[in-house]
This record gives sequence, C-alpha cells and structure tokens, in this order.
Amino acid sequence: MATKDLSAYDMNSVPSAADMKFGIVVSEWNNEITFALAKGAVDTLKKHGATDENIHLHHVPGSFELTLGAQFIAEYKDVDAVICLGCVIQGETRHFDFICQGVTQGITQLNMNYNIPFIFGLLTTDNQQQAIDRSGGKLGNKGDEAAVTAIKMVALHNSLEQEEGK
Ligand code: DLZ
Repeated sequence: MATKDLSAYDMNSVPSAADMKFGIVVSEWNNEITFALAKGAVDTLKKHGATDENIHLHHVPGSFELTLGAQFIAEYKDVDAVICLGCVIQGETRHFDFICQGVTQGITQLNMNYNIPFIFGLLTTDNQQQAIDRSGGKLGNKGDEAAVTAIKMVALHNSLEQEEGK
C-alpha cells in the first residue's frame, strides 16, 4: 500500500488556531530531519492562525527524552497541546525498538495523565531516505500532520468544555 502524503489534508476541516497555545518538543538526534519536522509544524500552526507568542518550541537531546520534555512543557507553560517531534532510524542493534517503545508508551501515558493532547510526531524509519521522504520530501512532512492533529484535538477539547459549560 502506498504511504499517503503526510502534508495533504482538507484545509476546510481544520478549525482556526488563532486562540490556541502550543508546545513543541523537538529531538536533536537526526536534526537534519527533526528540524524540518519542526519547521513544518510551526508553519502549519501559523497557517491556521497560531501566533509566534503562542508557540513554545524546546529541544531535547534524543527521542527518548521527548516524553519528559513534553511533560516539562505541560507543567511549566500554559499550553493547550504539546507536539512531540523526533526521528528514530533503524540501526544494527535493538536500540531502535527500545527507543520507539519507550516514546510510544511515554506519550500514551502523558495523554492519559493530562487533560490536554500530546501529539505523536515520531518518524520510525528503516533508513535515512525514508526519513527524508517524510520530513518535507516526496511523502510530505510529518510535522504538518502533527500540527493539524494538534489543532483538531484542541478544538475537540474546547468544544466539549463549552458544551459542558466549563
Ligand atoms: C542513542 C540513540 C540512537 C542509537 N539512535 C537514536 C535515533 O535514531 N533517534 C533518536 O532520536 N535518538 C537516538 N538515540 C538517542 C536516545 O534517544 C537518547 O537520547 C539516549 O539514549 C540518551 O537517553
């Protein structure tokens, strides 16, 4: 099955992000990829109305640190969602599996423990080319996809709070 274009989405399905506040945590490991993911995410948030003052971007050393970095942002910054961006590329050892498992479980736990969304923007690829293809290359940019997901999840949260008069 062909992989979809990660940057393709229906513009009309995305609510305004003008009043939303976002944290972004970016892994420095494989930064030629992750910084491109971050650029995609920031550009997409801004395209939908988010302002620079409402986007708090921080770096962590590697993808394994994304979970705690995201938690720090949720604790210390006033944000409606945190986007986690990293890239783990398969190597010769099982390190890949442990990092991927750790981050996946970590971000899942954050989603369960906080009442805001933490978005899983982790590329897990077999090689560098697959990562290039998904960070602004021929298959789009996972950062764009993560940003759109963040906006939609914040809008869902806001609409439920409004319905309940909170
Ligand atoms: C150690 C390591 C390795 C081998 N590979 C990656 C990778 O492909 N992507 C990534 O984001 N981080 C990698 N790391 C670093 C770990 O995520 C972590 O920063 C270190 O194990 C220290 O906790």
